[in-house]
Amino acid sequence: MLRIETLFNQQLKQWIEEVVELCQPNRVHFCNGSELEAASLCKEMVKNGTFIPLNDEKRPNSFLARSNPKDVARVEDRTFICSKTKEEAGPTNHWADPNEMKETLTKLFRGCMRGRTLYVIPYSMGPLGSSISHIGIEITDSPYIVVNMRIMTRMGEDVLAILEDGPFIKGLHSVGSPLKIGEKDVPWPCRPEETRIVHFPEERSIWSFGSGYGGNALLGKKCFALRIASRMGRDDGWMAEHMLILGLTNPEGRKKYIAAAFPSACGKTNLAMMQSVLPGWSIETVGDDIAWMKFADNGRLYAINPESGFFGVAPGTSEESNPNAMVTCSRNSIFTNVALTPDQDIWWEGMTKETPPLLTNWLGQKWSPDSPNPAAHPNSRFTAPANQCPVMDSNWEDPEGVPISALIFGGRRSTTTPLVFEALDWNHGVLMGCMVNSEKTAAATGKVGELRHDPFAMLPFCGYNMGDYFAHWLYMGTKTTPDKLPRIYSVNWFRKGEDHEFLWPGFGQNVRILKWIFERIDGKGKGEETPIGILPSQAALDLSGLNLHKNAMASLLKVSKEEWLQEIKGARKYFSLFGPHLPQEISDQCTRIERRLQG
Ligand code: TSX
Ligand code: MN
Repeated sequence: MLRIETLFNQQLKQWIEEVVELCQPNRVHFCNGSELEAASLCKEMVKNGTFIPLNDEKRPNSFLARSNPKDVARVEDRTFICSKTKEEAGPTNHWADPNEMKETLTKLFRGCMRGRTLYVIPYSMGPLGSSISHIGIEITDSPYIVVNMRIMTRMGEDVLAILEDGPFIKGLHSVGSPLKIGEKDVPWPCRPEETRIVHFPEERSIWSFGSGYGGNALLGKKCFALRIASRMGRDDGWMAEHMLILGLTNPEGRKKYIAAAFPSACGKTNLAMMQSVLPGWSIETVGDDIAWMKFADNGRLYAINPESGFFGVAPGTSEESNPNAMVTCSRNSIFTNVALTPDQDIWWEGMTKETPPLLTNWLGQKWSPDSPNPAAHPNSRFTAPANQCPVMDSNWEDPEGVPISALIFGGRRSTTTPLVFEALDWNHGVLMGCMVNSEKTAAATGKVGELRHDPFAMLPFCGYNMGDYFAHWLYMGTKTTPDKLPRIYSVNWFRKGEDHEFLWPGFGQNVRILKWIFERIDGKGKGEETPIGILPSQAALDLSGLNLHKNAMASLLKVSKEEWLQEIKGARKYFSLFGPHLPQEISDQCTRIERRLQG
């Protein structure tokens, strides 16, 4: 095994020494990323009760973990952007003074790994050696995080070889639960009362304390690939976005790549892996959550998926909604907070029409359908390797990335927003991204149906002032010629009719919308200019074999002057939050739409 004395990267060596001194772990383990290493960690976790091995015949090499019930999701109110000034973090982030926060964290981390093993995880976000990729090192005391990071990132020895003496993003993570001598560990150690997820964008480092769950602890994902990387992108002229990436192939075999941003609970993973209902048209997956995008020398925007796995929401995933995700997590997968069947397989709400008998819920208790609570936690997850997805794109690991022809913004809107429309130009498209909002689905915070603004679906993930981020989007549009910029679209699968039923069947039928977008980019698809953008004429959408209700299409494509004046008014009110950081161009774009609506 690699030892600290033999480390080539002096900065890394020094940092590990500092952390060991501070956290006082019993052992240090350098992760090599091998299968053997993962197997041995899984075995240890089974022994400790962290992992329940699943039925090897039904779900080979897969495990169930049950978290502490107080540690089940990202904690936005305990997530901080510690830039030098509060203004740099902006009005949508929690800010704390970096020096004061370091002091607080240093106290929390002192001795926090006693009795535990410190794992050093070298990982690459993006294909090894790609000029768009970046390397991170996560130090953690959670073996659960090690085996999840092994799925979600390219992790191991090869990364150190590539790193040489180069720069890396520091991520320090602890579950914050030291063990006394002889003390027995619990299955899911954590410190919910003291949890803090802290970003230092200027020094490009992350400190995460107290949580072992998902985006709080898998530091390569939301913390690095979105919050820190968005700041790196602004400084260095690229983009880190909360977007899926898919390839769409037409019957002639020509392929175009599309990236799309949606707030949570809009089915991003389902769209990324969607099965087309139109003969000859197919969809391939590049990524389901994050896109890093850069202009290449040819003037076009290229994207990589910095991840190598899916950390997908389990409930609602089924043979009907996402058959490819079901195959992806059929083996070599980790399930967190789902239900367990008597034959040691997993289940969640929406997986099957019939609920299997004798389930054990995510809390480890006997459960029946009469129970008032779901068997799987609503935020339960599968962690599954991307290369197991049957429809991964042949270019998904291309170090150059894939050329992006269209960007899509979406949200969950029962009114106002048409099924699809196209921006008039880049800046208008940027306004569409700024205006992304979505109706709340879970009653956890606020009223169901209440609108939440979520610009570019980046509200919880932008590592700097969101107003400056809008300006960065406008600036990116000046880096190439207009003909080479991706076209920008808005979609809404969730519009409802007067009967409060969804008007659009969604899922695989969405390919009809993607087909129109493909044809528009090709210069063929017919569109009609409206005050809010270009809508497909009904004849331009391929609705063959689709039995929509009478008038459904007209309702789906309706643009109401009154509703849209209200919509712009709401957007302006929201934008006022950004004060002088709101680019003038964004208010000007609002003015233009208002004039067109009134004109
Ligand atoms: O993921 C979804 N997509 C995208 C699919 C590629 N969902 C699920 C959202 C929660 C994660 C959708 N839900 C979509 C959709 O396009 N559309 C809807 C709304 C809807 C739900 C059920 C039906 C229709 C629409 N059922 C029937 O029409 C029978
Ligand atoms: Mn996401």
